[in-house]
Amino acid sequence: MPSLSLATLGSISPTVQRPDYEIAKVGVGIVHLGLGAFHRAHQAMYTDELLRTDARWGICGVSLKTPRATEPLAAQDGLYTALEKSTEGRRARVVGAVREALFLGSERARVIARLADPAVRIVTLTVTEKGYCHDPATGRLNLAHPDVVHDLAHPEAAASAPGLLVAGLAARRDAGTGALTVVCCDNLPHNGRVVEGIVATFAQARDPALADWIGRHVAFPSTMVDRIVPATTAADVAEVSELLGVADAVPVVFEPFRQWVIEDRFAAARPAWEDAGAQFVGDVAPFETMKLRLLNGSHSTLAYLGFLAGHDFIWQASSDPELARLVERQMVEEIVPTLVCPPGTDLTAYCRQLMTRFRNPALPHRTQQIAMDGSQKLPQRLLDTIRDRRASGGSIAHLTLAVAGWIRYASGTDEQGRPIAVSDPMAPEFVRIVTAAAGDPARMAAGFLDLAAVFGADLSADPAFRSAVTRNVEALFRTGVRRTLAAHLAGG
Ligand code: CS2
Repeated sequence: MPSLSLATLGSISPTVQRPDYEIAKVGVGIVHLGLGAFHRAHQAMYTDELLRTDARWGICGVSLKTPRATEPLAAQDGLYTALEKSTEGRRARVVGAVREALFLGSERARVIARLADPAVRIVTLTVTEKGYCHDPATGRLNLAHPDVVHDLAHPEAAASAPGLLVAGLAARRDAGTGALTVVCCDNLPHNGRVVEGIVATFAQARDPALADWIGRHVAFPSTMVDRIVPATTAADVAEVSELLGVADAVPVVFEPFRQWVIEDRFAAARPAWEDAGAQFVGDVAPFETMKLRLLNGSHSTLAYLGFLAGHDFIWQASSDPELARLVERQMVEEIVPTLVCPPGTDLTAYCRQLMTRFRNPALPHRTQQIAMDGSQKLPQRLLDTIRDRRASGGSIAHLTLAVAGWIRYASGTDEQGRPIAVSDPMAPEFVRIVTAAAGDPARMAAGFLDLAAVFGADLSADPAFRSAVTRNVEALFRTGVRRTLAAHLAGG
């Protein structure tokens, strides 16, 4: 089967939508760092919908760690298929917005040249929570992080997202090409402010004059991004290739729902993403807090407890009556009361819609995928909510069971005694804690709760929080997830 490319685009199945603009006329106006499935199913699609009326905003996609996505994308002239799937059916479209796909490891000079290019006015990022090399509890750059240490010592070989961003901004200052907007699209609270602080700290450590230039020429709006996009599987590749009639090695598969709320704070020109349905607002905070706590918080709860209960996929975990009851009660009783309702939103309807989205059986989303990097995700997904509940005197019963689920999962062994592949930058510390606990669940809980980088000095020292989590960890180890859930829901 021939491969998808500009040369074969004309021969794909007529049932698949194609770019409605002249691809050859599209210029590069955006650099994106972190060319994973989420970017290609979200920001790249919003951008793709604008190129017919404004061809300035093609994307140069950059991968920092591996050429896994960039090599096949470059071979396909940047083209890939976006396949939307739900119980209503499926809809495929070829996206042409990614005009260049570069791997930092082998194409550094081209990446830096793009970051300094006067036509480029936007840098978007999806490098995941851990990609910012920050302290998850405080949001500040971790200057002791090995990648930061490396990049400060070797700025010409910067490999981390903050290091690369600062190297690109230095090149931009030197080239005199002017203002730029950095749009963080990762699930961090106040993501614009956090990335602004991380970049400022890094630049300050490298060259205070550069930090000053960045302060005057670069804007960091906050954003809330949402679309459920599981990792692409071999089955997806086969399905899409059959649908197209040509082979696509890097399709993306996702749900129909999407949302993008962006703080209207740009330093230079920007695409009219609002024409594709994005919302520009003065304050993103209520939207992002709602999404991080309700969607991502529930996702993580379902991932840890669902995995322990034997569910491979989120649609199974969220259809499990006890788990569904727990996350529904957690949303209504403990999360919603901490939220400021975003304008134009009905929180009850939002929660109901989340359950429907989680249960989309056409989208096998692995509990283990969401369980990854819990140390980086827990603070904004569950712990900030707990902080607010403690401050207002509200109950934290459901939230602390979810935190205990994370600890039980991160202990590295499932209920049948099989090893769990725990993927987390702090995994070596987890092993140390589990070994020191020598099989005592309370000691294990204490070891995890002492991780100030995750829990912050405040929660780490909060006796009510510690004892609620510890009780749940003990129950999970002693009686298993099923009985713990049943007892919990029965009020025991
Ligand atoms: C998920 C998110 O992988 C995860 O941790 O919770 O990727 C989630 O699917 C997206 O944030 C939805 O917008």
